[in-house]
Amino acid sequence: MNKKIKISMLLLMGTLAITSCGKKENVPTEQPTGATETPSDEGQKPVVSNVLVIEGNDQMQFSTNELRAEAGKPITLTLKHVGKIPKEAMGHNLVILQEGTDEAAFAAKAINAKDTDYIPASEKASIIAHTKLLGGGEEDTIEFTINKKGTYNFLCTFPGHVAMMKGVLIVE
Ligand SMILES: [Cu+2]
Repeated sequence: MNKKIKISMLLLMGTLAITSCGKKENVPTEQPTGATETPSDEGQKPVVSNVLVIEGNDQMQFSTNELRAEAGKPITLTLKHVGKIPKEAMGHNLVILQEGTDEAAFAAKAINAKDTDYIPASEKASIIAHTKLLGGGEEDTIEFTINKKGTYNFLCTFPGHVAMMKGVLIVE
């Protein structure tokens, strides 16, 4: 009797697995991955990709000063140094700051942090994420998640670069 129930449960589970497999292939609309708020209106959904690529060049410029991403999902950000000058002279990184961080004050502290590639250890609490310091031809990819919607400043902390190399990451 007991054995019979076990077998029928196994059969049932097997059937369910097959059913859900088939369903996944045919209907790729909904995935029950535990998302808390799924917008019901597909048409209103903003087009945001969490795979971000930004370049820095030998003219001390980022390729964009505005990035956009979706809150609560992993963001993959790649910084590419598309110039030729080595990092000692034209190093670039990308540091994303917590909301409300004084950008100028942060950059001023970063100047003195040469040993740690201009990432000031004393300011760790103000940093959400940062790339490595790159020279010409190098790139670095980082992954992080921001749960709170908002506008986050980013900058390059190589001495003097914040004047031109800064922007905002809008998380929505
Ligand atoms: Cu730079």
